[in-house]
Amino acid sequence: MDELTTPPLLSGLAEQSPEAMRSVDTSDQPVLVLSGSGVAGPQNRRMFLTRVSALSLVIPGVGAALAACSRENEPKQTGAAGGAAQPAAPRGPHNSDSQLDSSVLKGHAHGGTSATAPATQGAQNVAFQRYDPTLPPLPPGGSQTLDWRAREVPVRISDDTVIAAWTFEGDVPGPIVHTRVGDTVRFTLTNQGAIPHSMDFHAAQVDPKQAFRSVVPGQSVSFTFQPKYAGAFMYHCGTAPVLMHIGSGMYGAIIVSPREPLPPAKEFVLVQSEFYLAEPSGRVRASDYQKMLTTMPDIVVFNGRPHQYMAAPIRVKAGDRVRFWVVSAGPSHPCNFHVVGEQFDTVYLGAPPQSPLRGVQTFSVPPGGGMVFELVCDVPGEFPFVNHGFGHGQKGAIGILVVEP
Ligand SMILES: [Cu+2]
Repeated sequence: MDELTTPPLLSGLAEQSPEAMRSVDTSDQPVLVLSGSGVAGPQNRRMFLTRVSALSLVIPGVGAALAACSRENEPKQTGAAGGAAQPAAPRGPHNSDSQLDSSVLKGHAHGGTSATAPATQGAQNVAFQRYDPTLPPLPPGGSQTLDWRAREVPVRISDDTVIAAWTFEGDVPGPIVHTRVGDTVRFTLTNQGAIPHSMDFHAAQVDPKQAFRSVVPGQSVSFTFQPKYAGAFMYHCGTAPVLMHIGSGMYGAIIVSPREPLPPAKEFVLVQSEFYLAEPSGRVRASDYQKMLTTMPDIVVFNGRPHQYMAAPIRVKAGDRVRFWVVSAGPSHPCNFHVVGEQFDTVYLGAPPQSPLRGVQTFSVPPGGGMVFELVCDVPGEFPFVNHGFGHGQKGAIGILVVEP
């Protein structure tokens, strides 16, 4: 019987050791193929979906995400591997549950990797670049136009690791957006990748079926919004399976400042996320969807690179107020944010400056959430900032704040 007809036993996945996971054969070129390309016949798909539906009763959301992997009546598309995907004819509005959202992995509807052809090409030549955590200034004029591209490209996250990333604007995380309550953000996403992608801004209040719909390669989606609340908000690709698209790098931070400025501070943005990687194939490591389902990451990072702010710390002066806008992109874990040797003067529970908590040691930012942390650097020194869930701190979610005299 085709393996598609057998849904995954999550308990079985959870019992697999990391070593066992690493032994998964990835020699077979990876690849995401769009559904409807002959992975399974309609009969088998029906059986699969029936079983997935049963699974979703137990784990809400999982079934929907998986079901979106395997649909009947989808456009016949192939070519993610060969880069020859043909844009489908224009269709009506759709969202992440739509028939166009199509990631099915070769030979396995819910296992597979991010190793699309464009995500692996030229991996050996990709240089490491520190992700600048500095909050960019507000754009002049109270509004901004963002014209972004969804791209699948290799990204070097450390000296010895290049990942096959799915990205906004070619980096993980995508660019930091800074706006203000009531200001206008005009956004366009053009899909230059090999598979469908989309954009979901948590700072927007819009009809997601329209604004957050997936677009096939070669097409664009545009929408406009005016943030209603201040805060640190996540953005991400919402194309199904969302776990795969976030887990492969499609996320970032949109920082919404209040109309009344907060106290002057040195402001930094930290996006925590997890990587779940297959064994290297050539010079690149793809993201592994099966491993994502286990929620046991290989690497946990601030701003896309493990330990990058250990090697090149964030620097401020004694007496500075420091404001960290912290987003947990997940896909599955919170950030238990803590600064060793310091206490948070303020953590804003609501939209800043609302609901300040004073004198906080650690506060957890849930996946898909953002919080604002302030401290006053009275004492010079080197202060590690960490995910105090130390399994994840140890895996790379740690950096140094240097307070110079
Ligand atoms: Cu995507």
